[in-house]
Amino acid sequence: MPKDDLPKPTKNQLAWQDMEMGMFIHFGLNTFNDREWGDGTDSPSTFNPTELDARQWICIAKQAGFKYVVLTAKHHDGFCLWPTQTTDYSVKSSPWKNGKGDVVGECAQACREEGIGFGVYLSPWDRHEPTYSNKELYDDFYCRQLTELLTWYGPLVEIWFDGAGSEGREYDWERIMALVDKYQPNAMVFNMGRPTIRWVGNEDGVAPYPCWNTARSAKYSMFTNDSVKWLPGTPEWLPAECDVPIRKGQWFWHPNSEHNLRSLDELMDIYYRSVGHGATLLLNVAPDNRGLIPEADAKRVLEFGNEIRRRFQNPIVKTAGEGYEIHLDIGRPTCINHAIIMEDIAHGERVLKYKLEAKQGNGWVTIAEGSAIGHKKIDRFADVCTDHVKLTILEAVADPIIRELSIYCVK
Ligand code: FUL
Repeated sequence: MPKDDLPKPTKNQLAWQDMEMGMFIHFGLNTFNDREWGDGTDSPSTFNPTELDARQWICIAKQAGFKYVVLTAKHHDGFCLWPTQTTDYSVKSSPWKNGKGDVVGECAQACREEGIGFGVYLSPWDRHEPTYSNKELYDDFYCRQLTELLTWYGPLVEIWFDGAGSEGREYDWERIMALVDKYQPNAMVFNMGRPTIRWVGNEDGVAPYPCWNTARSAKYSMFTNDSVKWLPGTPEWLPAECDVPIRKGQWFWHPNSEHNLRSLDELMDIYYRSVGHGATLLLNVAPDNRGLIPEADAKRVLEFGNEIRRRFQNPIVKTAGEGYEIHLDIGRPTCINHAIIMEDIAHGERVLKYKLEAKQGNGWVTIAEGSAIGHKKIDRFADVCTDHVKLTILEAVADPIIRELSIYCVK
């Protein structure tokens, strides 16, 4: 098969996939009203963080190894975290900084300063805006909001179009996408319109295995089994993003809910089943009503980052290569229990089936088997002592190009 027939990522998709981990930040009126889904009637006067510090959020994200952030500029309640000209239902009408504050701006600036990618979530479903019931008027309104975000806040790495609440509703996606193409052509587009990344289909932060990088459909939201309708021209290469809140079932901060904080073990399991399945992880960490990430959440996120580094920063040995058999000579008998394999996906996803073997005496024992490799596959297996590991590609659509094969001993 001619290699060039394979779907391939764009440069932007490649760069995005290499980031592997993003931090989702849900913050807004809900934070102050103990809600997950505001109905658009909460008063902006309740929005009054006493110590908001976007640099705290971004420094935590950076220290923990997250490479980008997606902030809820507007959630379903319609309240805007930036001083929009499109509605009064925004930070402008809040007591915070006497209505002169801009959360989106502060967050964007902190990301720029720290070298973290910045993205925005702009809910299409808007429970406050009176024109919502009028398709044409609301499309205008939404496009004006999006234009502000696309043009006021520097380069965006991602635009998150959430399907929730919009089941059955049609928006003017051609027009919305024309704005993205015009103002932020490098941004990833999440799941709607003419997306460049897709939703993995659950809010558990996990990808199925295999989770191929090509897809012709994805789920619309948690509230329907329908597939989202994409515009013509949607690429076939459409890597998956796995979103999940660090406090179970809670995207926004709520008082007295620390017991919902996921344990380090749970986070590591999520990591293995998202990044370890070749997808990208978007972990939500919500600032509280002070405007700060709570100490317990911050501690857990940093533990998570440290644990990933502890396990995977220093491979015992690594290699790369082309072809159907890749050898990893360890040099001396060594205990191993993890392997990371990466394809060079710039050339497409080529491997369909592989096995990993360890030399034992004069023979080989299989330590892991799989189908997809894609951007990354992490295999865990029982301790084995060996001086040589072999990766065999059993099936491929074109000659395999392995960007990395590395092994680890995690205790
Ligand atoms: C869902 C929303 O309804 C939740 O509130 C949250 O924003 C999550 C990331 O997406 O569809």
